[in-house]
Amino acid sequence: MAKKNQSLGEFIIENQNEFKYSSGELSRLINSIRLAAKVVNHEVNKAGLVDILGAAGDLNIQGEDQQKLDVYANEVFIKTLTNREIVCGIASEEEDDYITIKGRNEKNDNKYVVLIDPLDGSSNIDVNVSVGTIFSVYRRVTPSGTPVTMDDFLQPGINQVAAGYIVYGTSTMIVYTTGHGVNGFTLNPAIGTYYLSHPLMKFPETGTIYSVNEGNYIHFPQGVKDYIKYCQKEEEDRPYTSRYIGSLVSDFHRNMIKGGIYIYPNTSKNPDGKLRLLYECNPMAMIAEQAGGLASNGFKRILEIQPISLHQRVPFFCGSKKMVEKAEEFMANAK
Ligand code: P6P
Repeated sequence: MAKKNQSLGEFIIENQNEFKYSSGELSRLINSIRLAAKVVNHEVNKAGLVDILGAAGDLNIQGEDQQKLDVYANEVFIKTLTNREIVCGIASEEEDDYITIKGRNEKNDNKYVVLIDPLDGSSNIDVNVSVGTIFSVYRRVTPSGTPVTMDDFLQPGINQVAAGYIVYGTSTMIVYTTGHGVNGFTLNPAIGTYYLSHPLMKFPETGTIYSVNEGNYIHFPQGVKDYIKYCQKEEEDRPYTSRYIGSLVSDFHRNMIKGGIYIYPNTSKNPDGKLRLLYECNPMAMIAEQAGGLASNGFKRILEIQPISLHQRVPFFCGSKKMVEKAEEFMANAK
């Protein structure tokens, strides 16, 4: 049961029997993410002071400039997860292929795979806008003791056993679910402890905020154009407010608290959309549904999409239930 101001450590211990597999492993997994988040938070918060800004000179698999903090965050999460003896494989936005992790006994008998976007929205760092880490956890599907295969990573989102994000904003928060609701923990930087500040978070059933990059309007599918015009019409509780800061975790977090919808549709430039299914859309979709919201590709539930490749992209409509349903209505009518 969630008690306000409980520390994250106490919360994990008290609720670990809810994790339908092995209690101790969930604790170690979430604790490793908690530790990595503290380390990354420290660097993100001082990015303006230390020459850690700017591109690392490389391009990631997405062909995007890799910010030095992307590289740093990726290394911190991989190292921390590797040391905890519970993960047998990791996939990351910053890694071309997945990484196999052997236990200290040199065997592949750890049970979980983790997929991460180590620093989403990192292009915002130079301009001091919130960024985030997104993580998704599955049990492996291949036999214990054998090396992980791509099958362990290409699982539909409904198989996730845990999902969450860290938002490095005006305060640093961990928001996660293991399938029993969504809880938010805020870091007290003075003592380095996270406290339960947002127990059992819920998307309002509807809202008046829509988050989309309207600069791409001319490239949007007709259904998205029609929905945007619906949001802007002087009628009922509309026009809605447009809020989009170019950081999925931050836009999602605000919309979950206030009510709203985030849309990154396919465009003529990005025919499958921009966001990645495995380590952005699936974890955010699990959180959204656990909080009473919805997550769709405009036509079907994100969590039911069968992945076909590690870095595949999907269109993403996510947020308050009634708003996503209305957007899907416009998409269906425009077909
Ligand atoms: P655009 C950040 O790169 C990201 O993946 C999301 O966090 C964000 O919502 C989106 O892309 C911003 O993309 O094309 O609007 O700049």
